[in-house]
Amino acid sequence: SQQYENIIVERPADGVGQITLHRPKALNALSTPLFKELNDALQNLDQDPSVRAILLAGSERAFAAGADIKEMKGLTFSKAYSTNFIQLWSTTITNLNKPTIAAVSGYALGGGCELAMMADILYCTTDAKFGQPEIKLGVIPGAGGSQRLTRAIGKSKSMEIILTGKTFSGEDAEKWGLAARTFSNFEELMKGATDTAGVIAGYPMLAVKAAKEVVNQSQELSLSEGVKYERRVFHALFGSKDQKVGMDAFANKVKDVKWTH
Ligand code: CO8
Repeated sequence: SQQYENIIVERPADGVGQITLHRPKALNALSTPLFKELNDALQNLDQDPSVRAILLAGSERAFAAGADIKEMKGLTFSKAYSTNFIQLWSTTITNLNKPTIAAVSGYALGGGCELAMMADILYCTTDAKFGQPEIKLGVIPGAGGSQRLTRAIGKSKSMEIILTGKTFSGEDAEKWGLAARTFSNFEELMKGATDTAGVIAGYPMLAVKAAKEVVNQSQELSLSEGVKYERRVFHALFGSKDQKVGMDAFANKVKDVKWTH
């Protein structure tokens, strides 16, 4: 982690890798150098066999205040189109094998909100400030915000948020189903997120990977295709060692299951 300038990588608990966005002077604005480091660290954690869940956090004041506006302001259409600007940013995080939890405190605006929504589970403080304020800059969300927010909270609320650029609270995010849980302050948030990541990291890796995969498929497939997909993956887990370990442990009333992972 020492080679990074914009992020910090830590191991807060057994099996848990944590990446903290750390560009405090710019409220963690998502610059190209930051994203390169983030993608590199995500890939390393995803490939590290000792990591089984990934936590993505910011500071108490800001998860991330968006794409770096100062970097983006001179961008032209031809440059954006020819480099497929932003596409690369979301490819890594949405294709990880291991579950990701975003822990949001303070601002999660624009690309920051989009990044948080790319995680598998979103936790936040009650007073976190989410929003897609791109309209105020003469653009629109560009990293999936209009799609992921709408799938999470529905069309009317999403339209209102994206067309007005106004923020919504962590409390709203939970009420609307965007966030899984809220916490009263930053410390509680980080504790709760680490605990959940630790619980997930304690389960058999193949089952965790399969569970993440089938839930994600629900966002892409029709119900009948999704149910069939789930059943096939369910069948496949009977080829794993940990299915035998887990079910034998239950049948023999073993409390402390030793997973093979
Ligand atoms: N980009 C660059 N610098 C930023 C950004 C940003 N998004 N946000 C804050 N900063 C910088 C400020 O310029 C300031 O720097 P300096 O001290 O050098 O002037 C420093 O961070 C502190 O910010 P403020 O002084 O503004 O702090 P305040 O507490 O007064 O205000 C706000 C905090 C309300 C968060 C305010 O900074 C703000 O409105 N920021 C911009 C929010 C925004 O519009 N975000 C959306 C950006 S567009 C976008 O994200 C497009 C998405 C495309 C996809 C991205 C893929 C992941």
